[in-house]
Amino acid sequence: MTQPVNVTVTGAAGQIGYALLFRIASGQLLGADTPVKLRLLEIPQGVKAAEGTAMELDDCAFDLLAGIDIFDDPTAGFEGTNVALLVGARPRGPGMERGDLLEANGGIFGPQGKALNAGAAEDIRVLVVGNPANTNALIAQANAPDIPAERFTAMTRLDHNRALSQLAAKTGAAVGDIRNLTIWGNHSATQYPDIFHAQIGGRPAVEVVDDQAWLEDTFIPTVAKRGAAIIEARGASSAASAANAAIDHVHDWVNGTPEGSWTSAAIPSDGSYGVPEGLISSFPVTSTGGTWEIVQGLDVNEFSRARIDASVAELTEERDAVKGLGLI
Ligand code: NAX
Repeated sequence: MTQPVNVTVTGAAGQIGYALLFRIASGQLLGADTPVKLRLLEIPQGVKAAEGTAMELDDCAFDLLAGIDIFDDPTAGFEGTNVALLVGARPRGPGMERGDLLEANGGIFGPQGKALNAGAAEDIRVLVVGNPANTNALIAQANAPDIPAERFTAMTRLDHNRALSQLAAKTGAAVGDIRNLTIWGNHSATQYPDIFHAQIGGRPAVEVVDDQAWLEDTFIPTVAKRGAAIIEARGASSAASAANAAIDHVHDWVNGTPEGSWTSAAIPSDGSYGVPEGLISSFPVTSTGGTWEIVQGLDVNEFSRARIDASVAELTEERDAVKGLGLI
């Protein structure tokens, strides 16, 4: 039998954790032939609820689930791990300034980066979901100097999937007929969902849409503010859709993206498209052989340029702020 892959999920007792763990254990993260060992990492107050989730996982009798361990210490939780899904984060509390938020998360993602550096497996791959995801990934990466920088990524796949679905609804196309949409920049309200290279059933999406006002005044803000709309409707933030996007991200990273199409992920910039090197920014990406690559050579028009620059400026500010706080 294939050796099980160790998957650590932080924030395992939270709502995304609850939506995520069962799908990992059923084989949807890594494939139907790959057994997994789950390592649930929580803070001490979250351990009891994580134990309850582990009982339910047991009760599913998943063929592929080779074991579950629960930790409240990152060093133990990341020991030997191959895939780390960093979901647990510090939310913005009342009266909290951005600096306070970054500092509080530095207190989580700094030690987690160190623990990954100390004990994770050679092939470790990290996806940060907990917000502010891009900058939290940067903090973890900076604290893990022995792990190749490109193994640290942040999630914009939920934004990508939201954009696909909005575009399908507008045009009447099936989601599966849409290719090569891109989310650029930060996973925040400044993100830029770009349809200028997208195709719908082989035709340029902008031609099919043929409605610049919709693009500017409806599509872009709807995608960027979808998280807030979900909170308004559900009384709680996106959970199952976020877990689904995390599954998509890691599945494509490990197993590859389909030939001839790309997706979106926040990965360390190599300077492509004028994004300063080292920033963890969302790009159009493909994956082959377990490595993300930025799609090269796309023409960026003026409309897109301004929006990419604005989101990248926000990422630069966040990076400078965490540098100023001594977190990276
Ligand atoms: P919950 O508050 O339901 O769960 C968070 C869990 O993390 C809690 O059980 C808590 O005990 C645990 N936790 C806190 N600090 C920890 C630490 N140091 N180590 C281990 N566990 C720790 O939040 P949930 O709805 O699950 O959301 C989790 C994160 O995902 C939030 O930061 C949220 O903002 C972020 N999101 C990111 C999205 C994305 O697209 N990148 C979309 C969905 C979501 O908003």
